[in-house]
Amino acid sequence: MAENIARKILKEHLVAGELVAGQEIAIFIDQTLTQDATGTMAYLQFEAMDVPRVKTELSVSYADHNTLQTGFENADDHLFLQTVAAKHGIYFSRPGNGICHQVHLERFAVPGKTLLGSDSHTPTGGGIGMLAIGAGGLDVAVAMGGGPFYLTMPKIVKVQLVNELSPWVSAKDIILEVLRRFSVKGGVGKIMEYSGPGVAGLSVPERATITNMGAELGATTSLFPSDAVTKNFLVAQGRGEQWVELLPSADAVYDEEAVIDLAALEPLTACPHSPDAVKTIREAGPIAVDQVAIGSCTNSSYADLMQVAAILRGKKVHERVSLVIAPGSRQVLEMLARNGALADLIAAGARLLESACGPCIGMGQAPPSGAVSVRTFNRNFPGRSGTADARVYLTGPAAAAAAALTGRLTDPRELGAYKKIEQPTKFLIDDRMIIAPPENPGKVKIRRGPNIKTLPVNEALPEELSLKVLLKVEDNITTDHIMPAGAKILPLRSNIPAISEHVFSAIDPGFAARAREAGPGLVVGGHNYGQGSSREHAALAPMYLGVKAVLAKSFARIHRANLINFGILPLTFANEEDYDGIEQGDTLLLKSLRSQLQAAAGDDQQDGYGRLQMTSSRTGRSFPVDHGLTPRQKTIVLEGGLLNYTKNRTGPYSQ
Ligand code: MIC
Ligand code: SF4
Repeated sequence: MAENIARKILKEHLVAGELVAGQEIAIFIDQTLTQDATGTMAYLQFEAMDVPRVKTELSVSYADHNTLQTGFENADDHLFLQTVAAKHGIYFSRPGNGICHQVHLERFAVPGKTLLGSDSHTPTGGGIGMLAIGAGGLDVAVAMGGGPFYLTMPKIVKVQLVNELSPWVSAKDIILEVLRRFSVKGGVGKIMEYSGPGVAGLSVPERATITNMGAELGATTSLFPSDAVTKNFLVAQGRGEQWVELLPSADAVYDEEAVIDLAALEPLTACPHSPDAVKTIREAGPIAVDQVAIGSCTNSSYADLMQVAAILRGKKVHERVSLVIAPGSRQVLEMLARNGALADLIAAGARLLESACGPCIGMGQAPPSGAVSVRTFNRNFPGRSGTADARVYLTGPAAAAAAALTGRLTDPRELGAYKKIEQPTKFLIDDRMIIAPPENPGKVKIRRGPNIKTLPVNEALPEELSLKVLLKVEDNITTDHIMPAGAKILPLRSNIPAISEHVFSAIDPGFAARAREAGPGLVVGGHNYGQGSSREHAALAPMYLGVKAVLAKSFARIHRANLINFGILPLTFANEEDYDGIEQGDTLLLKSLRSQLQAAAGDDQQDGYGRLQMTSSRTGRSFPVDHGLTPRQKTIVLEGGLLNYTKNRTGPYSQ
């Protein structure tokens, strides 16, 4: 069959199922990555599996999110991550070495391989032709132990790029255009595969900007071919021997197609508070700007920052604007330092941050009250910047630099003559901030600070559930709503009892107390519930508070998988109108739950809906809800989650 690239890689890695869209498949994973905000849980889970050394080709643990050390917690967690990595055969990228996705692209990503990462932006690796998927930490832990990764076979969408970008229009504008067309839920259940004549004009970091932000579409992943451009990038990174060519067959078949005329694009911005609220910068208008933040895994490559430096050279940041820059990696930062561009940034008035996620996840640099912040990042969800009423606009690096100079949202075409920044033919290579695991880890002692608490585990599902409706929310609720991040809450990521106090705190400060009091609880949601990050804390912490089910119109992929992994039932309305008949405080009954799930286990769907009846004690009305669980997922939920499921099997990974 004439295959597209996604299917070629999936086929090579398939261990169970058939490549039919909508069916559950399992693939083996070549590489894993974790970061420090999800990694502590992932390694606690890995330890619980009792596998002495990772079974992947390569596993890397990055410390890049929790880098503000306002107390002992983050520093303690980093020591745990460093020692647990050494013990189990995992590479450790030290704090300050850069953002996981940027460093992975530079130093480890390989075309044609699979990568599973405990971060939703893992698809950044798709820029190099790698099938890179974001998942919860527990799924990554299982993959480190050699277990397969289960997913629903996505539809493959061909995104055909034609013509070339005009001056001052960037890769960020391509993905913003895709978001404008598809929306934040338009990619759910899909892989976005880019092809066409426009691909050749995009460097690997530009391609990675596009695949990175495919996460905001809700896509399973996004992917570019591996071609001569990919080869040059790998050669420049001193890894030319890892290049393989990966192109779609001439008449490859796709499930859907979209065409983007690059020449027709102009500089775009995602307006508050959603990455798909996209307008041209001209349409958005010359809004006064208080802060500009440049960095993140989306837009902080060498060429991105060289362009910013070239725009700022010899000029000063507008007096209203605070400009902060966090280079994506130490490689980028050191190259800028050695070629003088860093001096241009400093002289222009930029406030330099270390190479880390920083303001993207609210780790410092919260803007002032009511501020407008222009950011080269990928998410502008409400409150994520650390300031509840700030308004965040997402743009490419040139537009951000232009706003820093003019103090207002500015189309970079106003900057005049455009000079393209060429990719270096040789990057500065120094991997000494990445610690390789010892061959013989016998002497390694794992350091566990007092912040690291034991992992809570769920119980098997009871026969009957009487669930209090703890909260009813709208469409597109993000994991930032469910389990906020930021400098105050992120340090609690390895302490579930403490972090659970903050569940839904930004929209409902009373949630945690109410949930604890209520006993078994349920959250009601709209469409795309749980969009955004891979943080399993958005399932684990509600589980700790007694949440047994979430009933929504639809779910985001990673969050749904995390709910199942922690034994929480992900239910959808069979009839969406039933959403209107539920009120906060209602009690909803699920009778003969185990029997119903067990009766169906094994014999029904791969992709069916598995129907249950729910009854409201207030109205007495019964209505149908769907669990959509595959036989394997049903067993996981029945047993109280993937850790129990894994422990209950004879070998750690026998199915
Ligand atoms: C994010 O961008 O929201 C994060 C922080 O990188 C998350 C992971 C996390 O919450 O730790 C993600 O995108 O998965
Ligand atoms: Fe870090 Fe932001 Fe990228 Fe998440 S989106 S990995 S917080 S830089």
